Amino acid sequence: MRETFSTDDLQPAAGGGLLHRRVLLKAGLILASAGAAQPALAAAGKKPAVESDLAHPSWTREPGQPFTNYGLPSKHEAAVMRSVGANHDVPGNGVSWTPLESLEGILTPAGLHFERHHNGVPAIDPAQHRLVIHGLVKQPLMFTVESLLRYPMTSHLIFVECGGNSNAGWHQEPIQRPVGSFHGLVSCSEWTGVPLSILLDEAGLDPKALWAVAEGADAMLMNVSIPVEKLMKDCIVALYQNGERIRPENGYPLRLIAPGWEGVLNVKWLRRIQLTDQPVMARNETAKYTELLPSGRSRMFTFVVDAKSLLTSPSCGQSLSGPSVYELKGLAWSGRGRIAMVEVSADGGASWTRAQLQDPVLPRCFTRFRAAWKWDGQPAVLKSRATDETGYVQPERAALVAERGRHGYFHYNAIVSWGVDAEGKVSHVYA
Ligand SMILES: Nc1nc2c(c(=O)[nH]1)N[C@H]1C(S)=C(S)[C@@H](COP(=O)(O)O)O[C@H]1N2
Ligand SMILES: [Mo]
Repeated sequence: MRETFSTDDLQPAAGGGLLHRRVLLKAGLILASAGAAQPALAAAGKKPAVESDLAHPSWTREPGQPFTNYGLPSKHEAAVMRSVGANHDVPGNGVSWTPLESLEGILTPAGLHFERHHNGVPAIDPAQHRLVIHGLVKQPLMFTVESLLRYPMTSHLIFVECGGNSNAGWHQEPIQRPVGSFHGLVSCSEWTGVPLSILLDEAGLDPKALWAVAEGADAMLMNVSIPVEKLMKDCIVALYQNGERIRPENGYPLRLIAPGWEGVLNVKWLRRIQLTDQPVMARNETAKYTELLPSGRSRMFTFVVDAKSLLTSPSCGQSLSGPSVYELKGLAWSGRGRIAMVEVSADGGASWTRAQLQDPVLPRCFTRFRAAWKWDGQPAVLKSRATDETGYVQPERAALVAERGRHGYFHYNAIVSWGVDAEGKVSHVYA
């Protein structure tokens, strides 16, 4: 190993081998990365065997493929895919998970955005689709997709998270699955569309209109109630996702985006917004997404997504390739605004140090964090803990379970713990 950092850099930042992050930024540092594959930078600094390493491979000796009209990922990346958890009897009801462990940065490619459908993806003809605003308004309005495309638009990088994400965290035993198939009902995209306030102003709100019922054009006609205050504040009728028109599975030709609010409010294939004076008490706000607390009372209409973070590398199912310096990396997000701080621990929460937040740090968007860790080959427990700009701190699992009781199914945002054994195998632990 070529040592280019000073002994000062190797001063521990916290227990269990956490180092100051500048260690990772030193050129020439030999760094390992978790995963089944070879360490990413293990070859760095090795002297090339000029004859063999610089020989021209076949693809440098023949012309490459011609142009394509729509690009696809490399065939060598075919293993990076959503894992599907569909209902056997009703295949259109279920979820598919974003493979968080395979992605970098903060944006989710549209083809890997998680999916939650109650009755499949409708085959909507955009020329026939309509959005109607009616109910407690001065003048009901009907929009074609064409007409909406002519309105002024706005773009935001916004995560969408299902209120049922991470619900295996409520299990008595820690589930052993890749982080994406446990926590991957969350994705982050750039959403572009028409601010709903423009359309509601045009319709003219009746002062009694405090709620609205949003309904989708799928075979479930999924509907949900949303306070008008939120619709007027920052909701958009989104038509674009990461620069292109929304994918069918994410709501084509248009969907509601309710920034920072739980997934179900982001009604896909939006066809109707009915202004009302009270919530409609739909299935997805009563039987679902409502939780019975130990006190016997229920939590309802808990719209805002609480802050959460997790390490994507190392993470469950990966293995460390031996004692070395590793980059710890993960994602944090909060429905309340920006992530203010992410701390990491390598000793099960006994001591913590701040991870570096990678720019940009945007409100209600994924934030990527990174930290340096020197693994000495001993069993360790890795954790991350997010704090958002409102001061909300991601809770330990025991605290969350104590607050919500054992009937929990939704809204699990506790600190995630990964155990590393002496062989370097990473598993999910409750610690
Ligand atoms: N019309 C309609 N909208 C819907 C749903 C649905 O089944 N039908 N699922 C909801 C739920 S529960 C979630 S978590 C999000 C998922 O959005 P995505 O599939 O684009 O990730 O969409 C919401 N909007
Ligand atoms: Mo959801």
